[in-house]
Amino acid sequence: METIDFRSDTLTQPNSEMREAMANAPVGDDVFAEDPTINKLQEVMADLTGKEAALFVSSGTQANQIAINVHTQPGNEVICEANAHIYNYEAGAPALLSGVQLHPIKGPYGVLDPEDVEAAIRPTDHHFPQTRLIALENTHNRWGGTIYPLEDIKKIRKIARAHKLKMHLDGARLWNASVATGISLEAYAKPFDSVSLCFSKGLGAPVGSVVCGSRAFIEQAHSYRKLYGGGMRQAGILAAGALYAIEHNFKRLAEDHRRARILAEAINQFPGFVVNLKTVQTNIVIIDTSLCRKSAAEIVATLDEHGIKMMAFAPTRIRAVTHLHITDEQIDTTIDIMTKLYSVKQ
Ligand code: TLP
Repeated sequence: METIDFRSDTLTQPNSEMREAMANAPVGDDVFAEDPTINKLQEVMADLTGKEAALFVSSGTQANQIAINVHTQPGNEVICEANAHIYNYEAGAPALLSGVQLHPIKGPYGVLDPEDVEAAIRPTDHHFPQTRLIALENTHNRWGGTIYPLEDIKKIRKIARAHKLKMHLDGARLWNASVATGISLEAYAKPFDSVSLCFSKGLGAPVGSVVCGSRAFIEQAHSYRKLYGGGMRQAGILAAGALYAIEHNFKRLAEDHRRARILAEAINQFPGFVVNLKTVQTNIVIIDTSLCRKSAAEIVATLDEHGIKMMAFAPTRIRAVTHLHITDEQIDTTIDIMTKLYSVKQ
């Protein structure tokens, strides 16, 4: 039986050309900044995001946590959206690694109301933690791959500037936002002091992320990468996969978005299955199963028996992500199987 795996866009396997590019990459000791392939990738990324410099790191989590540490002092507060990855899925790292607390604010579709942001900034008073950083996410994973509108980002930038706060963007899937809207990575990154992007999600590289910012920011980021055990020596082998991914797999993300839409619209027809189609803006489909008699975990287990893998994201929420390995035929097969299983009320 064929397996169709929608659990994440992190699951992709490098193809033979990517493996060949990796095998042939010139390498050096990157802790000494002497790996030519990593240096090239960092230049490409600084250029693409319009920042002075970039640093290759092992993961999106490491990129975000390095940025938080550079921008803050222990005891500071970081404003983020309540469903943000840094708040929900980074193992409490901001508290442990940077000694900061997060101040989560609810924002529909992952988009914060500028007034709520302003209200959350702490007054200068010795009782309060000092607000230091605003961290946004684009696209927003837990909200279903939603795109953060640039105009809203600019409004928050204004507030940040007025209060002398730094801005960080978790742009693990900024590639998707850029392809979906036609807005460049650079334009999206401009309002931020730092931005992280992942190569190992929709782009399909096996390992690696990057954090971009000013030269001074990256100098400090370099120290934290070492401190976190992230100095990887001849990691140009990995950077070569990332360079291949940017060249070959960036623009094709539109196909993933198209397939996610088809899947979402079909699933939304099944009784008890609700997909808020407004959230299906890129490659993530969140299925609300609260009207089904079965839990998300039970539905995921049944789908698994039929060769379809999805993720129970919450007791009544399932996530399906389209990516490099999901074909039009697989979307059709998935819809056929789900139609047989779920076109009558559960
Ligand atoms: N997201 C993973 C899981 O952790 C949920 C996934 O399968 O989607 N920022 C965002 C917005 C992310 O979605 C992720 C990974 C990260 C950061 C962390 O990246 P890694 O896994 O490389 O540390």
